[in-house]
Amino acid sequence: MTELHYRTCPFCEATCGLEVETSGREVVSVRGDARDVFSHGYICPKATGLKHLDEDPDRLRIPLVRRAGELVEATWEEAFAEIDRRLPPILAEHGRHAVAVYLGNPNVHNMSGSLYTTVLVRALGSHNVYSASTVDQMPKQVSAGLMFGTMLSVPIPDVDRTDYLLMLGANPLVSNGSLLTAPDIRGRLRALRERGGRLVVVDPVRTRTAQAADEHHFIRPGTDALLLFALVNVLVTDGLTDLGRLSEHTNGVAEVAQLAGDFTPEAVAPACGIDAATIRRLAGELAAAPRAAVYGRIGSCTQEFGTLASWLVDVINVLTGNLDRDGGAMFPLAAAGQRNAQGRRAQGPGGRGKGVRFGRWTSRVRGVPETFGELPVACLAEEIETPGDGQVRALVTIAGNPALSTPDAERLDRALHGLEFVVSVDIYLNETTRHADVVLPVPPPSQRSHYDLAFGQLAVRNVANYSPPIFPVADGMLDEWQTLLRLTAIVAGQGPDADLAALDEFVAKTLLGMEQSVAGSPVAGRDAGELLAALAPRTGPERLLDLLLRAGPYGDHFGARPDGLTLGVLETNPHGVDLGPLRPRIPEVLRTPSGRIELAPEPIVADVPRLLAALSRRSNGGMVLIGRRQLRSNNSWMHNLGPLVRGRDQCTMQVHPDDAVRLGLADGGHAVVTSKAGSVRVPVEVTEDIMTGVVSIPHGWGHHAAGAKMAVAAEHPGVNTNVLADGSQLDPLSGNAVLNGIPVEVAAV
Ligand SMILES: Nc1nc2c(c(=O)[nH]1)N[C@H]1C(S)=C(S)[C@@H](COP(=O)(O)OP(=O)(O)OC[C@H]3O[C@@H](n4cnc5c(=O)[nH]c(N)nc54)[C@H](O)[C@@H]3O)O[C@H]1N2
Ligand SMILES: Nc1nc2c(c(=O)[nH]1)N[C@H]1C(S)=C(S)[C@@H](COP(=O)(O)OP(=O)(O)OC[C@H]3O[C@@H](n4cnc5c(=O)[nH]c(N)nc54)[C@H](O)[C@@H]3O)O[C@H]1N2
Ligand code: SF4
Ligand SMILES: [Mo]
Repeated sequence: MTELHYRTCPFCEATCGLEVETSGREVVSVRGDARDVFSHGYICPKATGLKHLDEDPDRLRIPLVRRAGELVEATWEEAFAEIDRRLPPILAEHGRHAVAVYLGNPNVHNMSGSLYTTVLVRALGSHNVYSASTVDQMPKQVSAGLMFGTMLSVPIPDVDRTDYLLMLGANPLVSNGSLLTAPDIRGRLRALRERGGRLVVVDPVRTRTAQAADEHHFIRPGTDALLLFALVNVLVTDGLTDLGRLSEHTNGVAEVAQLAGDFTPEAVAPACGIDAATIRRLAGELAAAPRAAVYGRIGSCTQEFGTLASWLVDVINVLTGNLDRDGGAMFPLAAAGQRNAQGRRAQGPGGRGKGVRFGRWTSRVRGVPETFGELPVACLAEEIETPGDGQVRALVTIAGNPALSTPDAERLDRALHGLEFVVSVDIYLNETTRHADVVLPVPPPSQRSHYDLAFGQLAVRNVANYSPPIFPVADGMLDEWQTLLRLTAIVAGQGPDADLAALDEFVAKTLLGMEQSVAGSPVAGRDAGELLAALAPRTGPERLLDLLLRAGPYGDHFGARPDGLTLGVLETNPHGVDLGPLRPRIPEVLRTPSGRIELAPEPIVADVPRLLAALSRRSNGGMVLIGRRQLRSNNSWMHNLGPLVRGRDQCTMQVHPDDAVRLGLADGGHAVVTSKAGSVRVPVEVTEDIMTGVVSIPHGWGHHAAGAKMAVAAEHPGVNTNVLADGSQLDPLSGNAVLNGIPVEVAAV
């Protein structure tokens, strides 16, 4: 007897609907759900990971505790007792900051990770909070926060309606989109071109997306901010700015116009490698298109001028009047948990808020400011290694693999080894978790529910889709949120046997209190006990999700709007609920203190001189390293799934034929790549598709660590490109690591 289940794929930001066929407790097949309101049946090869993860014999099913140097299987009681024996004394003796947390990317794809890590981090009270955000999108969050008022007020290109899309540093045909939740992006971009629209891609590589575009321009890594400033320069000097209805909501236009003065197309062209005439034409086209959007992603973030580039993307969207209009760059209105949608109705037409503030504390060793409560992960190794007051002595990792994913990887690996105590909550024993003293396993995706709290806020269409677990949690396994609550209790001094139900009730009460305290909240003034009772008998993430949905912009407001959304409504709609295309939200969406768009935020303006200094920089003829993604890979952690790693080696160094000849490299041969931080030996792939002077190596590989237990990955180890990334190089405003544009020496083996 087989059964069909419908659920959202948890593996990337595209949130595709899956139709999962099961037999007993086995996944038989995974197909696209043709009735999914958003993805309409589209999937990519990673979707079958749902089945392979279930079956993977290396997937952890039992807690591990280090005894006499060896990780051995243990009961949950033993595991939590060990954590309680080791962690609280470190907190007591050395203070809260002595324990660091690292949160990895899959937390964002997991309700437990999204809702309960916050609780743990708050209970811990450490300044040493790190995440994959500072090797990813932190620059965009900083610029969006300063311009629009919250960390997720990120404008999303309205690809389904735009006439012109300028894309920098993104390859969505491979990544399936990021800060752009748009299942079947290939189809959406094809539709854009079929309706007469134009796609222009700017990338040091002629990627699959570039090949599917109308136009592609190679750009020297790290120079996007220069190109974008030159576009602003042309818009201003040629009188092409037209803010339309945005004018009355925008501060700082004159200041930006003045700042752009130095960045003429002629001035930036030699640094970017894009000629002045092309820059002028692109500016003209952006201004002339009825509806246009500029979109930048990881290539424009994880670089020296990440925040400036991220900011300028939206400056252009504003100056061309394309921000917040159909077919431009728009603000989604998610059904649950969106900060810039809280309390909006009673607040009247204009949004206004506290805005964002950075640097409430700084890192101990390098003095780098905190952003959104985190410190740059590139600082973690030095915080562990440097003795003194506030030294990091213990670490909790949750769904993260910083040993592969973050810069100066060899140094971090050594630092992790030197820690007094490490707890890891993870699916695998890998390059990072092998350093743990206690490893707490989690259920695979098939055994947990799913709702995309983050990606609903980043989607090209407003949708809400809840998936119940396909299977109950396996015997002997704990739900991830329960594990996180147990850890919370331990760091809060309540011990390993605290009353979890009471703690979970407290979490729900706190979240409700936060919802009710927002000015204009639809549940303000209501009796908290009554509202909590309305959520019964739900517990865990489901209770929190129901609360957020019901108090959200489409919610039933706990009976005040009986047709509104509840989790119950989503449960009866297994293919999702379509809430319609994006709609203009300015000024209501704004949460800046002024209630206006801040086009020239002071911290960003203060960083412009640094960019100005880069204008005169020229290539010295040396090579620079960038990264890339691959369709059948997902950062570092899906390489143990046979069907995804089968075939040709994916971890190669791409190099242009001219450079290959000059450097004596042969396709299929090997090269040694050396940077200030380290050196790797990698297979060579010669291709016309990369610009000269640039080599590309994907991240997430390097599965040869002793003590890891990923047999399939170990057969396809690849190399860890983050050995080459220099942890001292940060985008100063966001603390984001510079992972693209790293100077390297390349030599044939
Ligand atoms: N299949 C697959 N999908 C994924 C992932 C994965 O590992 N595999 N990872 C997921 C995650 S966590 C994320 S954050 C997203 C990222 O999604 P994307 O941002 O689309 O990531 P990439 O595909 O790496 O594309 C980045 C592009 O930037 C280019 N680039 C590098 N340096 C520069 C530069 O200085 N300027 C410009 N203009 N371009 C540059 C690279 O050549 C590359 O083509 O993908 C997600 N989806
Ligand atoms: N050089 C270079 N480095 C990069 C990038 C780059 O472009 N270039 N990209 C960066 C980006 S965008 C990102 S997002 C980071 C990713 O950095 P990380 O988040 O640190 O790394 P991942 O490879 O995503 O590792 C995820 C971990 O979570 C575990 N896991 C998977 N599912 C679950 C789950 O449901 N629960 C729990 N508890 N654990 C789970 C996996 O086993 C793995 O250990 O890498 C970054 N590193
Ligand atoms: S594109 Fe992303 S969400 Fe869609 S099936 Fe592939 S991995 Fe899953
Ligand atoms: Mo990412």
